[in-house]
Amino acid sequence: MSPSPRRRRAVPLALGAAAVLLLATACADGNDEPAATSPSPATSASSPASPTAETKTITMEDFAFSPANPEVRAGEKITVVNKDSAAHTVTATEGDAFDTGSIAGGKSGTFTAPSEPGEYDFVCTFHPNMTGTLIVR
Ligand SMILES: [Cu+2]
Repeated sequence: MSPSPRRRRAVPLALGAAAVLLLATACADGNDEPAATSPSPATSASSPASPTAETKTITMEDFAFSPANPEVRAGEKITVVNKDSAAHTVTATEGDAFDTGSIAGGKSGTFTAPSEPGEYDFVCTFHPNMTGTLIVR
């Protein structure tokens, strides 16, 4: 029955948070003020030398993935080429490990392999018969 002091404090705190949010929003909307320039030293643009830097490519053709069990390295960027006229995706079946989203016919897309080694089943969300397994080393 005794009013808890915590409850009493919660209200002003919430109001304060709301005010901060409003202020932040207002600032973000009218951003005429010069942004704090952070002179980041130009890091060397060239990518770090990777020994075997061949880009993995998965091809979608005739409603199938090729290869269906691509072997990639953890965190590797994978190019996906759709040679069909229908749109396809490369979507991890469990969780959201990776997903190219819809790749229109004749187009290509990319996704990044998971950083955790293992085997990841994937599927085309439009064509459940299109399946494969990404093997991450
Ligand atoms: Cu498909």
